[in-house]
Amino acid sequence: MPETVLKPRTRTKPKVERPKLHKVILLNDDFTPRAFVVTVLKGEFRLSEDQAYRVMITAHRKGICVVAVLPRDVAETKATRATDAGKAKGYPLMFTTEPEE
Ligand code: TYC
Repeated sequence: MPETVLKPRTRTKPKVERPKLHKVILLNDDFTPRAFVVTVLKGEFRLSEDQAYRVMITAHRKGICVVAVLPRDVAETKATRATDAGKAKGYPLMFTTEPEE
């Protein structure tokens, strides 16, 4: 009779944790031109014209809008670069980040 081959019944715990994702949030203000917000969203977050317009108008109407959900370092870098793009033009345009629930 052939030898019985048993399948191992132990499981190895995955060793890598998923990096925690962070939301990039766009805040409305009364001064930054709409077209400039759209340009920054397209350039920094690779949104299409349509997506960028929708994000901008949502922030304009509701006060804030989630732009992207990204690994923490990428989210922070992009939020800083996008905020700095406004600052360079003298606009109070503001992007923040927060951990995703
Ligand atoms: N509220 C600005 C205006 O009326 C446009 C704007 C939209 C600014 C979204 C910031 O996150 C923003 N010119």
